[in-house]
Amino acid sequence: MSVFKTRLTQLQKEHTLLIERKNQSIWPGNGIYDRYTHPVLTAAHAPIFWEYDLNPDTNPFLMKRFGINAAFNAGAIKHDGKYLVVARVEGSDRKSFFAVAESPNGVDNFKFWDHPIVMPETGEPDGNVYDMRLTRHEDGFIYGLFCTERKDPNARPGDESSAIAQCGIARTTDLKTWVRLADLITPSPQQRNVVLHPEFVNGKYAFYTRPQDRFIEAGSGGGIGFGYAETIDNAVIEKEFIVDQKQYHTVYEAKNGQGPAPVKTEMGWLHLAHGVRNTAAGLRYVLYMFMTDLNDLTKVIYKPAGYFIAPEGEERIGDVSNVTFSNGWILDEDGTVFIYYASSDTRLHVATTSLTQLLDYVVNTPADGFRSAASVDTLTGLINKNLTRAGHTVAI
Ligand code: M1P
Repeated sequence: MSVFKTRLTQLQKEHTLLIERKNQSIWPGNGIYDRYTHPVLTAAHAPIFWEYDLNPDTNPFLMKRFGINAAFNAGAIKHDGKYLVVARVEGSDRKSFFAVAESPNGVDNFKFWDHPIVMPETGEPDGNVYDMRLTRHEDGFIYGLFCTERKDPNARPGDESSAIAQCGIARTTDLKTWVRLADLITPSPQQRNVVLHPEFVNGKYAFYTRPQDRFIEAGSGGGIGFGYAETIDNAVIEKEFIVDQKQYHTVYEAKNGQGPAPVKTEMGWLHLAHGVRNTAAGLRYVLYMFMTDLNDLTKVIYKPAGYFIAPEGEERIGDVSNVTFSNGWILDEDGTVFIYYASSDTRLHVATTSLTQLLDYVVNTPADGFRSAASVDTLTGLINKNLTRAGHTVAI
C-alpha cells in the first residue's frame, strides 16, 4: 500500500475512535455538577477532509493543508432533538470561525457538520470572530451574538496588536443559513461577551454587555452591563446599567462577563458568568453563578461566593493556560443541565447537573463576605452546625 493510503487509513481509524469514544461522568464530584473523563470537542475532532487534500495526485505526502489548532468556547442549543454546539474553531493561522458539532446525547459522539458556518460580513470586514452566544428569542429567531475584532484604525505605526472588539449579530432558524445584522452600537469603546436576553422587556430587545476601556483591560469600565435596544436590525443601546460589578479581592476582580443567555426559573433568572483575576502567573479565568430578579433584571438576588468551575488537571494547560470559559448551556425537558465549558482556550468539556441542583447551589451557598474574617465566620457556622446536630454523631 502507498504511504498516502496507509496514513489515510490510520488517520481515519483514529478519528472514528475519537468521535465514537464514550464519555463517563467522574464520581463522586462535588454534588453540584459532574465533570467527565474526556473533553467533548478538540481540534482532533475536525473532519479529516477539513485538514487534508485527499487527492493523492495533488497531495502525494498526505500533508495537512489547513491546520486546525483548537475547538473551544461554544454556544449551545437543543435543536430538532439534537444537542448542538457552535464552537469557536481556530485555525493554525490564528483565525477563528464558527462550526456546528452535533451529539445525540450531549456528552459524547460530537461530530462536526461537514461545513463550517459561512458568516456574512458587514460593510466593515471582521478580522476575527469568536465566542458565539445563542439565544432562542421569543421573536421566533435564533440569534448568535459574537465578538467581532478588527485592527484599531488609530493604532500607531508599528503597533500591530491594538484591536477593537465589538458585538456582531446574526440570526438563523436552522443554524445553517445565517443573516448578518448591523453590529451592536453601545456607548463603550470596546465590547465583548454580549448576550441577548431571550424575552422582550417592555417591548424592547434586552442585552447583557461588558463595557470596557481597552481590548484586554476593563479599566474604568467592566462589570456585566445591561441595556435596551428598540430594534434588533440596527440595535443601539443608549445607556448601560451595571448588573454585576467587578470587585476587589474576588474571583472577578479584574473583569467578568456574562456566559450563555440566562435561564428563567420560578425563583429568578439563573446566570453563568466568567470572572478574571490577575496573578503572578497571568490572568486566571473561572466560572461563577448568580441569580437576578424576575421583575427587575438588573437586581442580583443571589450570588454564591467564589467560583463554580475552575480549571483542574489537564484543563489548566493550553494555548492560554489557567482559563475556564463558558458561553453555552442546555436545559433539557427533564431538568438536566448540560454546561459546555472550555479550558485554556484549547478544548471543550461538558459538566452535567440538574436545575434543582443549580437552584440549591445558588440559593444556599453562602455569599462572599469580602474579608478573611467573614469567611472564617461562615466556615465556623458550618462546622458548628455539623458538630452539634442534636442526636447525631459525626463520623470522621
Ligand atoms: O483568553 C481567555 C478569554 O479571553 C477573552 O475573554 P474576556 O473578554 O473576558 O477577557 C476572550 O477572548 C475569550 O475568548 C477567551 O477565552
